[in-house]
Formats: sequence, C-alpha cells, structure tokens
Amino acid sequence: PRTAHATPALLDLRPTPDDLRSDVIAGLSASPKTLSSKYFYDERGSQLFEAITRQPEYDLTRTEIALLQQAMPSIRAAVGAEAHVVELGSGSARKTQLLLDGLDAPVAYTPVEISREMLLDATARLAEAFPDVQMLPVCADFTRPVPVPRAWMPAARTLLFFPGSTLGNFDEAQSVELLRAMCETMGEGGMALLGLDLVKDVADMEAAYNDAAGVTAEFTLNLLARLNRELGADFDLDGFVHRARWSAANSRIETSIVSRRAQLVRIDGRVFVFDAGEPIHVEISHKYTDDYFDAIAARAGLRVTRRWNAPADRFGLRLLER
Ligand code: AVI
Repeated sequence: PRTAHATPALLDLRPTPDDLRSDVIAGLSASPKTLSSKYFYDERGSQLFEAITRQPEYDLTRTEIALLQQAMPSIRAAVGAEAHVVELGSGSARKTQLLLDGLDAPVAYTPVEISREMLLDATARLAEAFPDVQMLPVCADFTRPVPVPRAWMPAARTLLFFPGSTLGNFDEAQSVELLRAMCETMGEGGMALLGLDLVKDVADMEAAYNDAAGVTAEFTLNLLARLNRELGADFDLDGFVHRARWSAANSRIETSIVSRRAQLVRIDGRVFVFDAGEPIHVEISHKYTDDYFDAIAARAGLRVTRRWNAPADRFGLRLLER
C-alpha cells in the first residue's frame, strides 16, 4: 500500500535569485521605461493578487474553476490513468485539487516553483489531501525545461498543468520559448493542460484590470512600494497612477504605472527623470484566439488536441500534445 508523504523530498535545482536591483536599474534606464511583472509577487503582492481573484470584475479565476469542474470527466478520459501531474508555479490549491481529484489514479504531483517557501507550503497542503499521490516538488525556474523526478509508481505519462492564463503574461517570443521548454519537460507521450483567457468584449476585459475597489491599482503600485522597501528607492506613491488598457493591435491588456507629474526618483544614488504622463510598462495580459494560440503552439512543436470553453467563450482550457 502507498503511504502518506508528509515531508516530501525536494529536488532543489537552486534557481539563481532574480537580481531585482540590476533589473530595475536597467528597466528604468530604458526607453520606454519597463519593469517586469514577475516582481509583483512579493508577499503583499501575492495577497493582493488573491484579492483580485475575488473582485466581481476579474472573473477569470472563477470562470476557469467552473470550467475545470465541468470539463473534468472529459479531461479525465483524454489524459487516461496514472499520470504524473507537473504544475508550473505552485498554483491555486483549488484548481490543483480539482485536477488531482478528477483524474484517474494520478501517481505523482510535482509543483515547480522558484520560491522555496511557496513550494513547500503548497506541497504540504496537498500531501494531506492526497495521501495516494506521491509529492515530488521541484524548486526551479519553470521557464526552462524541468527534469521530472521519477515516481515510485511508474507513470503512464506526464501531464503539465499551467492554468490561470499565466502564459498571457509572457510576450510572444517568451511564450514560444516557454512552450518549447514544456514540450521538452513533458517528454514522449506527454500532454499539457493550459488555461487561457480568451478575447471578449473590450469593456469587460478592461474592467477586469480596473476593478472599482481599486485592488488591481494597489497590486500594480505595490511594485513601487516594494522598490522603496527593498532597494531604498524614493518613489512618491501618490505621484503615480495605475493604467490598464486594451491594445487591439497586440490582443492584450497593457498595464503601466504613469507618472502624474514631472519628477525625479532616486535609487542607489542614481536619479531617474520622469516626465508628466510618462509610463513605466509593467505587465501584459494576452487574450487568445484559437488561430493565434494554435500558431504559437505549432512553433513550439505542439498540437492542440482538445478544447473546452466556458459559456460565451469567456475562458478556455486547451490540451496540448507533441
Ligand atoms: C497571473 N496573471 C495571469 C494575472 C493576469 O490576469 O494577467 C495577473 C493580474 N494582473 C492584474 N490582474 C491580474
């Protein structure tokens, strides 16, 4: 009989910590100024993202969960028995639980996450709920191919799970690179299940990133608060505003932090000059059509073999195979 694994073995690939300071200095020296959305997710930022998923305007997470629930019997049939589930990012407990509950006798679960603390938290929570699923966490940067640890029970296939439309936060070149890494990670006979937000009514898409309660604005501006805390920067938080707009040309929401007036910001003895109305580009959230997604998947050597859409095509789950 299989047993519970309260203290899962961690495969630690010792991902190099991001160099926040040099990235920020390079990004603010560039034209246009840019900061990476990956830096949103410090402890406060992660809490604010959770709060965003509860806002009435941001229905992406709720819609994906409902779709996953509804599509699960057909996902179970498509994936088959005894998969090793590999999730990119430590993920939302709710989605992972639905998947592990719904699949046919999954043998192992590998969350891949760059933050050791988040990784171990997520694994410990799931280990309790799924004593028959071997927990094999990997601490690594999921944008590169990941060696999937071998489970005790031989797995029939690897199933990568990448929900939440997180792919949408990567630009096209990065997305193809990431899909190629997934293609390598899943190996022969592998599959990937991705959650993708779909193109819909512009007002709805813009509202999702401009919620009335201002949580998304706080989430975005927390990046400046983080730079003040961690780098000793002197951003005046009242001197900047959040802006999220649909770009039809790029099929994405583009989020910026905009300087309300001409001002100077100091970091490390360096001075950055902001014009009134000057943006810092901080995030893209791509929204997909089938034609576009099928094309970038093909560039990475992957085929879309199944599609499940939420009512009114508000969100999609896609199964990919090599
Ligand atoms: C995590 N990611 C898919 C979210 C998105 O929709 O782009 C992050 C987010 N940014 C603002 N609101 C939510």
